[in-house]
Amino acid sequence: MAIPPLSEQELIQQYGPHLNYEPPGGWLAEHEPDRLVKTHCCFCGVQCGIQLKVHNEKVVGFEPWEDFPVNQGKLCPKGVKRYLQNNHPDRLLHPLIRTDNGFREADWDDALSLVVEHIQRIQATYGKDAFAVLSGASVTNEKAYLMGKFARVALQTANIDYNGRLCMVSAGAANKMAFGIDRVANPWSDIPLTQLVLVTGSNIGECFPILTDYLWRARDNGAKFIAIDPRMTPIARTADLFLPVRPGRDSALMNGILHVLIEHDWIDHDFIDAHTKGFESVQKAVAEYTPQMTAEISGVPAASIVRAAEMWAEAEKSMLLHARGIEHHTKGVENVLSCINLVLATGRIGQPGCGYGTITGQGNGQGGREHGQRCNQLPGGRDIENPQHREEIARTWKVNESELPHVGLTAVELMDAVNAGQIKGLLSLSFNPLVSLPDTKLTRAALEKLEFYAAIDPFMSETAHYADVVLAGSLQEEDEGTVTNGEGRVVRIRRAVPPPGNARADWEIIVDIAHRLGKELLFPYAEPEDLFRELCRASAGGPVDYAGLNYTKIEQHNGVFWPCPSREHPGTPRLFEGGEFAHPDGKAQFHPVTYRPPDEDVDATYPIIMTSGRVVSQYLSGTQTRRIGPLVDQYPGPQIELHPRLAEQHDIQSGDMVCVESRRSSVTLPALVVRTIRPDTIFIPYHWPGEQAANRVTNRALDPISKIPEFKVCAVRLRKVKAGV
Ligand SMILES: Nc1nc2c(c(=O)[nH]1)N[C@H]1C(S)=C(S)[C@@H](COP(=O)(O)OP(=O)(O)OC[C@H]3O[C@@H](n4cnc5c(=O)[nH]c(N)nc54)[C@H](O)[C@@H]3O)O[C@H]1N2
Ligand SMILES: Nc1nc2c(c(=O)[nH]1)N[C@H]1C(S)=C(S)[C@@H](COP(=O)(O)OP(=O)(O)OC[C@H]3O[C@@H](n4cnc5c(=O)[nH]c(N)nc54)[C@H](O)[C@@H]3O)O[C@H]1N2
Ligand code: SF4
Ligand SMILES: [Mo]
Repeated sequence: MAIPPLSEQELIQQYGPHLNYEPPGGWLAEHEPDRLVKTHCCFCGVQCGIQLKVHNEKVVGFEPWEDFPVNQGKLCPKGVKRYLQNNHPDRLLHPLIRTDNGFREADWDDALSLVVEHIQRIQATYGKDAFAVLSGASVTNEKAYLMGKFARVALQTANIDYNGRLCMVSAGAANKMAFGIDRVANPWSDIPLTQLVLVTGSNIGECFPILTDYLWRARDNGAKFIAIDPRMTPIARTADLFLPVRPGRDSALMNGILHVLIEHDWIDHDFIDAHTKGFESVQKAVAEYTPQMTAEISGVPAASIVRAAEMWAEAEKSMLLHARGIEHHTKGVENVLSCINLVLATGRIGQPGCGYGTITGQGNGQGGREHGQRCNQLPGGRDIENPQHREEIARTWKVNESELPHVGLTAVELMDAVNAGQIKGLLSLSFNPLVSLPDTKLTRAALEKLEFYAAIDPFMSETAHYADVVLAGSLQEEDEGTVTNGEGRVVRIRRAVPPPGNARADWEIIVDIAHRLGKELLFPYAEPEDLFRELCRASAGGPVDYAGLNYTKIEQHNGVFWPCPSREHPGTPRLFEGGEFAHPDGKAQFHPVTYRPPDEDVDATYPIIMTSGRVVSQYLSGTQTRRIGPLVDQYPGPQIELHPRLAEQHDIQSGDMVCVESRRSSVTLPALVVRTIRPDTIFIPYHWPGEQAANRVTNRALDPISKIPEFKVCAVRLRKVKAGV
C-alpha cells in the first residue's frame, strides 16, 4: 500500500525551518510567533541587535531591532540565518559518554560523576596543574568570569586559557603597553565624524559587514579611505588608496609612513610633549625606513607610502583600525605598536572622529578577555602576579591569596604541554582547537594523548570527537547574560528559549561540577545575574571596571560602555579625552619597533607565502555555520585564492585541484584564480576541518609577548594535482 506523502502543512510542522526553503506565504504565515525576544547576534564582535521569533519554545525566525543603535536593524548574511542553528537536528540533547562502541547517551549524574572522578584522579596522581581548562570568547561575560573562578578555586589549576589567545591578544598586549588599557578607544559612531579612515589587515566587508555601513557614512561626509591588505578585499576596492602589502611586513610599512610624516614635520609636537613618553626612541627607530627601503621590504610602491603619509597629514581628523591581518604574527604586538606610534605621533586620538582601535573578532572577544579566563589574569583585567590584585580577588572569592594559582600556560603552549605528556586532563567550553589551532597534526596527536577530556558544546565539534565525555551545553539564545561588543559596550543577551532535550545551560554544568568537587559554598549561584553581580563587584577598582553596571541599566541604555565605576556613572564611550591615558602618570608610551621577518619566510623550496582568514558566510571553526544550509550554499568549501600570474606559472586554472605543501603537511583544494591577491601570496579560508583544513599547513610559531600563532604567514609550494571538471 502506498504511503501517503506529508502535506505541506505536515512538512512544516515536522521539519520547520530545516526545510530550507520559504513555503508559500512565508514562515511568518505558518508560524505566528508566540513572542519576539530582543537580543544580539551570536556571531561577530559587532553584536548586532536582533529580535528572535519564538514559536512553541523554538526559535523560528527573526525580525530587525531597529532601535538598537549599533546596527539599526541591519544584519549580515550570517545574522539573518543564525536562527537556523536553534532546533537544528544535530543539536546535542544529552550528555554522551565514550564506550568501546562509540558514544552512548547518558544522564547528567553519570556524566558529571565521571568528570569529577577523573579530575580527582588526575590531580591526585599528577598534581593540580595536570588538569587544564580551555574556554572561549563566544560565551557571555558571566561564563567567562565563572570559568576563571572555576579553574582557580574549584580545580586550583594554573592552566586555564581561552581561544582569544588565537585572536585578540597581540592587540590587547600592545594597547596595555601603549595606553595602559585594553579597549578600542572610540565608539564606532565616531567613524562617520572622521576625515580619513585607515584600515589595515581587516576584511571589514566580509568579517564585520555591518561596520561597512559606518565607513560608507564617513565617505558620504567626505572622508577619504586607505586600505592595507595583501588582497584587494571588498572594502579595499572602494579605497582612495590601496597598499597591497606583502604579508608579514606591516611594522616596516608603518615605520615607513611615520618616517615620511616626521621628515615633513607633519607631527603634533604639543600632543607628544604633553601626553606621551618615549617619542625620541621611535624617531630614531624609523629614521632608516625611507620610502625606498620600506618599499623593498613591504612590496608597496614608495610613491604609495608617501601618498599614505600625505593623506594622513592632510586630514585633520583620522582613525586607524586594524584586525587580525596585522595581529596574527610572531610580531603581532610590534605590528600593533607601530600603528599606535603613528596615531600618537600625530595626536589623532581621544577626540570625536579621531582615534584608533582594533576590531574585536569574537562575539564576546572584548568581555571574554577581561574577566579572568586568561592564564595570566584575574577578574577586572587584573594581573595574576600582582600581589595587591591577588589579595583583592582572594577577598571577593573568600579564599586565601596563597591558594590562588599563579600564571599558567597559554592556549597553544597548553596543547603542546598535553602533547608532551605534562597535562593529562582537559575540560573545554566553546573551543574547537582541532580546527582552529595551527599545525593540525600536532593538535590531533596531543588530543589522542589525553587521559581524560570533557567538552561542553551545543554541537559535536571535531574536537569533541576526541572527548571521553561530551556535555550538551547551551547556545547563546538559551541563556541570560551580557557580552561586551567591539566598542566596549556591555549589552544584554536574553534567553529566548530553554536548551532542548536534556541539554543544560553552560553555567549550570560548571556550577554543578564545582559543587560535586565540594565547593558548594564558593559557587552559590541560582541564575546568571548572581554571577554578573559578583563579576561587577570583583571588577571594582580594577583596570576593567564594571562596578556601576546592572542588567536594568544595560537594558535601559541599549548597552553601557565600560569603565563604569559607579551607579551614577553613565559609562565611557570614548577613551583618552583630553589626552588622559590609563598609565599611572596619565601619559601614553611610545615603543620603538624594528622590522624583523616572519618566523618562516619564503625560500627556494617553499617560495610562496600562504595567508589565511575568513569568508563572509562562514564563522570560525564552522561548527555552527557549516550546519546552516543557505550559508553552506553561499561558499560550499574552501578554495585557494591565487593570482593569474602564479596560476600560469603552475598551469593552474580555477577549479583545478591544487596541493599546497608546507614543512608540516599539505592540503589539496580547488583553485580560485583572482586578480585581487598579490602574485607572491595565496589565501585559504580556515573554517573547514579534516582534509580541507587550512591549519594542516600553518605555522605554530608564537609571538614572544602575546603568544598568538602566526596564522597569517607561512612558506608553501604548489602542485597541480588534477584538472577541474
Ligand atoms: N564572516 C566571518 N566574520 C567574522 C569571523 C568569521 O569567522 N567569519 N570571525 C570573527 C573573528 S573571531 C575575527 S578575529 C574577525 C577577523 O577579522 P579580520 O581580521 O578582518 O579577518 P581575516 O580574514 O582573519 O583577516 C583579515 C585580512 O588580513 C589580510 N592579511 C593577511 N596577511 C596580512 C598581513 O601580513 N598584513 C596585512 N595588513 N593584512 C594581512 C587578509 O588578506 C584578510 O583580508 O572576524 C570576525 N568576523
Ligand atoms: N588558519 C587560521 N586559523 C585561525 C584563524 C585564522 O585566521 N587562520 N583565526 C583564529 C581566530 S581569530 C579565532 S577567534 C579562532 C576561533 O577558533 P575556535 O574558538 O576554536 O572556533 P569556534 O568555532 O568559535 O569554536 C567554538 C566552539 O564553541 C561552540 N559554541 C558556540 N557558542 C557556544 C556557547 O554559547 N556555549 C558553548 N558551550 N559552546 C559554544 C561552537 O559550537 C564551537 O564548537 O580561530 C583561530 N584560527
Ligand atoms: S555583523 Fe556580526 S553581529 Fe552583525 S549580523 Fe553579521 S555576524 Fe552578526
Ligand atoms: Mo578571532
